[in-house]
Amino acid sequence: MNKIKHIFLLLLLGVALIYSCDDDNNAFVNPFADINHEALAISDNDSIIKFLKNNYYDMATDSVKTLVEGEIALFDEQEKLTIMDAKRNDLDYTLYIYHIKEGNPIHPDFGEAADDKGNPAVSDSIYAKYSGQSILSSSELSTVFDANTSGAWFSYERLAVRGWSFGFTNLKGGYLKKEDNGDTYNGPITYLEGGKGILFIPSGLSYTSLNPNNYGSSLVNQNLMFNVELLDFVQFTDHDNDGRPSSEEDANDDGDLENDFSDNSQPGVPDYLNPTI
Ligand SMILES: [Ca+2]
Ligand SMILES: [Ca+2]
Ligand SMILES: [Ca+2]
Repeated sequence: MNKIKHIFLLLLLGVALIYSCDDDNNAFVNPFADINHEALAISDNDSIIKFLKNNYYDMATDSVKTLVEGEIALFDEQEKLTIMDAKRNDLDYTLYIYHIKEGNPIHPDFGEAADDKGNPAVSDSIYAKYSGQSILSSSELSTVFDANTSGAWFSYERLAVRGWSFGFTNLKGGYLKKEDNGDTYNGPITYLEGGKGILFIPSGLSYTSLNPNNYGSSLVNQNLMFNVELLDFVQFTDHDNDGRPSSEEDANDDGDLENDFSDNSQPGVPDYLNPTI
């Protein structure tokens, strides 16, 4: 009898364990599983267009404000607005770049034409200042969630917001400050006249829930706006030092370097991080 009781208790314990395991499993279910990312890309684009039509760039305060009489909506400043298509996770996205200042990489006194490296490629490492906000509605931005006002380096493979890679290709860098006699500036590294713009980035090119790393982010699936200034970049960035710039390691030529796997012996390593290919 005791033995039967014991078995019964064991069975009970087993049932309890199964239930608790099930609870644990439920806790790890992807909360974004039901999202149709193709539809989200379309509604994000609609939201961004509405925002661009309802706001303008205020030069005096270097900020975006709700449209008022006498000002021109961002969307209607066609000569300053670049509309750019970008592919990511095999989905089509559109981002918008409002140009404030192109950037001047040539020092006015000591520079030469060769100092102008043009625009960075999608995969080039960039040195930039930025401040980021979420686009909450056509008339509302969040407070600044992140900013860097002195400049920081960013490498393609570590960028959390993929829209940056595309957006920065529209800007030029600035030039290094020098002493009056042309010597290296005797102070902190200082760039002047960097290219300035505002990037409007759909959620699929920022903290998308297609990437499990973003599940816990407070910015998951939000459209973002970044005020940016490009100070410098590494032309022909070659992440794996194989002599081919990363921008040329895009085998299927779709602007996304993370979906090209030409080396069958290392199927998980994209070409731009694989020095043997
Ligand atoms: Ca390479
Ligand atoms: Ca590719
Ligand atoms: Ca390679």
